[in-house]
Amino acid sequence: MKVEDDLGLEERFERIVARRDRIEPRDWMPEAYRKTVIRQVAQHAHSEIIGMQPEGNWIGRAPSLRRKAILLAKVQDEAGHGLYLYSATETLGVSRDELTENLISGRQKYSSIFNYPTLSYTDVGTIGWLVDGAAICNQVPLCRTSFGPYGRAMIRICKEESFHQRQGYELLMTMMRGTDAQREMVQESVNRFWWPALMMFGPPDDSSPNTAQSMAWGIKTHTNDELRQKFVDMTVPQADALGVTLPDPDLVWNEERGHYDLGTPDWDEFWSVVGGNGPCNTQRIEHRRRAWEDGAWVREAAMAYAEKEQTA
Ligand code: BYC
Repeated sequence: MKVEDDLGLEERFERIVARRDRIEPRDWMPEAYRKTVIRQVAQHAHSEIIGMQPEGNWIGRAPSLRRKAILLAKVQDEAGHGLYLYSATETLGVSRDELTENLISGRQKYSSIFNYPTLSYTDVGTIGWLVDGAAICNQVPLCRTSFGPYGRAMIRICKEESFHQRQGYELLMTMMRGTDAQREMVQESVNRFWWPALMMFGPPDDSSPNTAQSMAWGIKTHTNDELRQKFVDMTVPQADALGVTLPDPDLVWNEERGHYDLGTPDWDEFWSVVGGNGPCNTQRIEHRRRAWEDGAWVREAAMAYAEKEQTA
C-alpha cells in the first residue's frame, strides 16, 4: 500500500513538472529535487548577500550625492534579494541559521564573481553593466522555474536587476563622455570583469554535473552555455555603443550560427576561485562571519521579545 502511495505521488510530481507548472512546498517531491532546489536557491541567496561587499565598499567614497543615493539603493536591493531567496529556501524546512552556517563554513557556495576586488569606482559601473547583465540573462528564465517560491521571488528580483544594469551602463556612458583618463579607467575595468562575468554562468555544459537533472526537473530551463551565448550576443552591441573593446580577440560574428563566436574562459582559474582560492574569498567570508557574530545579540533580543509576546 505504501509503495503504491509513493508511486502515485511521484507520478503527480512528474506530471506537474512536465506541464511546466509549479511545485509548492506542501507538495510531495523527491528528496533529490528538494536537495537540488535548496542547493541552488541557497547559493543564489548567499551570492546576493556576499555580492553586497564589493560595491558596498564604495558607498562612502561615491563621487557625488546622486551616485551615492543610487549605490545605496542598489546594495539595499541586494540585501532584499537575499532575504526573499532565504525565505524561499526556508519553505523547504531549512533554517536561516543553518544556511548562514553553511555559507561561513564553506559547505555551500556563492557566485565566483564576488571573489574579485573592486579597485575603483568605475567597477561599480562595470558590475552593473556586466555582472547584473549576466545575472539578468541567467535569472529571467528562472521566473519560470518549477519551484513556486523561487520563481515568484525571481519575478521581483528581475525587475530590480534591470534597474541595476541600467545604472551601471549609464555610469560607464557618463565616464566615456568624459576625459581620456576616464575612458582608460572604463576599459581597464571592463578588461578585468569580462572573463569573470562569463564564468558566472557556470562550467561548460560538458563539465556541468547538475544541468541535465536540473533541466529534467524544470529547475533550470537553459544550459550554462546557452545562457552564456545569449549574454555575449546581447553585450557585444552594447560594448560598441559604449566605445569599449571586449578583451577577447576571438569574439567575432559567425554568420552561419547567427551568434558571436568567443574565446575560452580560463576554466582552471574558475575552479580555483570556486574552490576558495580567488583573490578575495577569505576576505569575503571573514567579513560575513564578523557581521553574523556581531548581529547575534539582535537575533537573540528579537527571539526573546517574540517569546515574551507569545507568553503574554
Ligand atoms: N560560482 O553543475 P553546475 C547577483 C558550481 S547574484 C560558484 O553547472 P548548476 C548580484 C555549482 O554550484 C546572482 N560556483 O551547477 C548580486 C556546482 O557546485 P555544487 C547569482 C559555481 O547549479 C549582487 C558546480 O560548480 N546567480 O546577480 O547546475 C550584486 C558545477 O556547476 C558557479 C545565481 O545564483 C559560479 N559561477 O549551475 C550584483 C543564479 N557556477 O553546488 C549582482 C542561480 C557553477 O554541485 N544559479 N558553480 O557544489 C544558477 O543558475 C546555477 O546554480 C548556476 C550553476 C548556473 C550558477
